[in-house]
Amino acid sequence: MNFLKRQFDDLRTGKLSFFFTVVVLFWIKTYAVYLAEFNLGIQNALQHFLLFFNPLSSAILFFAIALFWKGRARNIAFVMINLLMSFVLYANVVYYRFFNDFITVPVLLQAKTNNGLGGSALELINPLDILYFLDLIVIIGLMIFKKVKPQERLRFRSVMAVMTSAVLVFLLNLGLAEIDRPELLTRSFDRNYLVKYLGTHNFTIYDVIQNSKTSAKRAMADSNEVSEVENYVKANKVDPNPEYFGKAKGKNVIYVSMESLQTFVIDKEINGKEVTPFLNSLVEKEDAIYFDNFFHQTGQGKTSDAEFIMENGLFPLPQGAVFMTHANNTYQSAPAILKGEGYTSASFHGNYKTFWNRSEMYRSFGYDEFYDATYYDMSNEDEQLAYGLKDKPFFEDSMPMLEKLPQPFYTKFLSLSNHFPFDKHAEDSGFPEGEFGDGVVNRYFQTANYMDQALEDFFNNLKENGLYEDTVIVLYGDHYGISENHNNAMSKVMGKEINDFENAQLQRVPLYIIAPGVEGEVNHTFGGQVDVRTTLMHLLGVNTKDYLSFGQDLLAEDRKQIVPFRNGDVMSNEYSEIKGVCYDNETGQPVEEGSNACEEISKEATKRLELSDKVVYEDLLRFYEPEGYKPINREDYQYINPNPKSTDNPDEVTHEENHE
Ligand code: GP9
Ligand code: MN
Repeated sequence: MNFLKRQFDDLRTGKLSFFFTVVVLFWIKTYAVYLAEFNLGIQNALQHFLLFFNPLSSAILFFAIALFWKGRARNIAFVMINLLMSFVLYANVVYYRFFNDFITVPVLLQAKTNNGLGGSALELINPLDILYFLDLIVIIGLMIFKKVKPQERLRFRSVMAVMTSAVLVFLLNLGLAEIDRPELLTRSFDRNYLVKYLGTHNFTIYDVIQNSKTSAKRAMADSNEVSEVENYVKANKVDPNPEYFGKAKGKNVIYVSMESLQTFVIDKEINGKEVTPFLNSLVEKEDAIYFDNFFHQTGQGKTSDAEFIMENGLFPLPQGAVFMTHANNTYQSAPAILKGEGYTSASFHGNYKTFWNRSEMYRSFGYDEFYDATYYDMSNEDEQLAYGLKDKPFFEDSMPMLEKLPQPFYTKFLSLSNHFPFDKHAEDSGFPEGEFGDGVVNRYFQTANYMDQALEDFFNNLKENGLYEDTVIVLYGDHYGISENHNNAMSKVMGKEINDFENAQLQRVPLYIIAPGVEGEVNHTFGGQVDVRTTLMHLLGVNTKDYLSFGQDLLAEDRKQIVPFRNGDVMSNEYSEIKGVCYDNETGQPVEEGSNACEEISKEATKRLELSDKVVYEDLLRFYEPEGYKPINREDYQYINPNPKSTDNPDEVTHEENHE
């Protein structure tokens, strides 16, 4: 308390008045810069207030450093600190003008190498930008014209009190931000969010902390660490099934991420109408190998986690999105592996490239092209969702771009229509809502039906332009869409109570593999997203024995049917361990007490997750080179659309609260 009292004394005696002038000027200036330069997609009054409020904490904190000095020295310190902070802000402005993104530590570290900005930086600077240094000019002016009273030394404790108040202001800021967006810091969806809620300078602090945590783990690792992983992975490889190996050699690949699609909708009828008639027909007509015991393994990174798992055969992280936190690691991803086989790779998505940090992660994966929302016409309101383009226009507009790709290609389409809160598709789908007393669940059938229609159109187009015959198509549900919050309605949908065991069963997502010359069937093996890469590679005739991945070919005969979930639960063909309880899958009941039925699968799952996390946290693949693999250099990849059809404006793609 003495702390504060002294601080107030200092205030009263005017010792801090110039400090406050400096802080307030910088605060207002920063807010003005936000309004003039950044499109942060402000949705409501609270967000706007936070945008206004967020420069304050870092301004107090940094300018308080000057308070350790007195007199002229303090003034010089104010000028230097202002210069530095204004420079950080202005650098972000210039960077944003080109990249529609904010500067991160890795970007700075790469600044020496070509990051695409190069010579064009000068063109991004405008003489009027001098206004962004106006506060600096004003404080220098005040000093020159002797408007600043001589400043006495402050007690050390008073300075600390000022700094503490900065922390309190920050905590208030964070608290308010968490009301609007829970788990802001751990989930970190998009840099836009962090800047919108916390401001550029707090974002920089956050980014520096994140990066030092990451690099500490990375720095401690050495090349010996990789051998533990290598030994485990190699000892657990199973032979590919000769019946399938190389069956689709040289064919194109199309992945479709079916947003939030869970297996329970397959073959489901609402008012006598099939929800997904097209997907159902793929099974009936034996066009596809359909896996009905296939599970998602995603964590907080949702869609991006699914992408990560499917393309690397690694698990995502227990916390946060690996796309956000480990985008600069070395990976040996599917696009890079297939580059060695002569493939061109591309990802298609009707949302902007900063979302889930894709434009950074894709560089590490070696994606040749990223067709994000700027490649699509985003001007039609009726075709827009909170996250981007509806599926029908998305697939339709993608086709000309797909057709232009050199073959063989490896591509991925990220759909969006069936995304929480599953709205805006009543007319488009013409499908009835469910009647389960829960709007989210009721509408889910509508959006799923619309996606099914979009997929059918997409397949028809592929057949018309002749690509279908030459392409392996993999359709997968990325993660659950209906969370545990809706268990009441889900028990009506499923006709049984949804307890922990049943909830784990609901983590099934559909997987279809359609490969020319491969006969369709329903395959009952228990598997997860981590197994898909190996399965696909084997179909393409690519040997995987040297790659460090935690998946096993879903078509292999003697695979172990163990599916670790990212939350630590584990599923197998016989038993499942859910929240520490071991269940017999057949009865859905816990096994007898004292039974060790789940011991082995649980140990095995933990081992896989631990080793995979080690690979990611310690960036171990940089020490490992699979035989015959040609490493890619992420510096060779950059995703800038020379002729954007739409601007990177998250005002259009509203980043409203769209997760539960
Ligand atoms: C956004 C889209 C949706 O680009 O991938 O992401 P999700 O919320 O499902 O992770
Ligand atoms: Mn998703």
